Amino acid sequence: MTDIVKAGYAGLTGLSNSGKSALINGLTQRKISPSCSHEGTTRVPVTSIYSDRGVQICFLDTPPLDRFYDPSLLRTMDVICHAVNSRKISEQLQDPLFRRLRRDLPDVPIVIATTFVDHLPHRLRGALINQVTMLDDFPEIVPVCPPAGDGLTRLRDVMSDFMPRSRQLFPDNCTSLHSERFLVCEQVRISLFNVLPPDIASNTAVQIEEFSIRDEKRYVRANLHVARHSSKGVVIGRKGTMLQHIAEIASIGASKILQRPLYLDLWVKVRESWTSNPEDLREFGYVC
Ligand SMILES: Nc1nc2c(ncn2[C@@H]2O[C@H](COP(=O)(O)OP(=O)(O)OP(=O)(O)O)[C@@H](O)[C@H]2O)c(=O)[nH]1
Ligand SMILES: [Mg+2]
Repeated sequence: MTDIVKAGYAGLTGLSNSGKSALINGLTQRKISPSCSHEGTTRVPVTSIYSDRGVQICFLDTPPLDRFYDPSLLRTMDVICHAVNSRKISEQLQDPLFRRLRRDLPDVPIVIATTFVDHLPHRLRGALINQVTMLDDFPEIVPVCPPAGDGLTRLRDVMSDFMPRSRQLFPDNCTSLHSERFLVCEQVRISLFNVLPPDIASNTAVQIEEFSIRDEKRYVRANLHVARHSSKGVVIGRKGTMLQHIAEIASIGASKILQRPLYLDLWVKVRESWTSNPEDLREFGYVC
């Protein structure tokens, strides 16, 4: 891309399970952030850059407001897209944390994405925008269903309108602000959510121990820390088949990101109750 005319940053916020990660993956057409029906899947902010047709947007997926509230993270955004479950409009828009966020960020425009529109009967979908408008004043309201791709082009266009005129912010091949090491970690987490029961996936931390080159392949050795002894056997599976399956899925995603072959060496460890231990959370780099 040569002639960027609009470029900037867009934050995705919302309460647990409102569809933020499904949104960043859909908006940037890249599976970069784990998305799952279990609450609190996103443990760290994740960036994914969209570049096309004179627009460059660095999207920021965030942990749910009800688990990690940090407006400072969002102060530099050009726009925020707040995801609200279409079946919980009043409850989520009137949530004290969302009200607080609006007060803390008076200068950042907030557009509303009403997610899960597919869960509403067709005859009620038209009333969604009215329902939001009656509760508060937002510059734009866009009904979406990220897993099906519905409404995403419109939402991206709406967010592009808030991007300042700017020169190109990121090189053409830059897809995220994170290190490759971090992105591989998140690919392993995505694969955990693909194959394990959600509660076990959610309580498994991924920590990379070695990130090197061996025989011209990226070699990654990572520990999967489960929070309970009883989960270890589930993650390994019969004769190691589950662990192998996790490694295969993660390798496909990770080698696309790294654009080179990858050998993923996974080990399962028990770190009893790490999810409630602040020191463990810090060690793994998780904010919640
Ligand atoms: N049917 C349907 N499912 C959706 C929609 N949006 C998200 N989902 C699903 O809902 C679940 C939760 O979505 P996530 O994207 O993980 O939600 P989140 O807000 O990032 O969740 P946390 O990170 O835990 O706060 C996932 O299984 C998604 O595939 C939607 O519009 N329709
Ligand atoms: Mg998420």
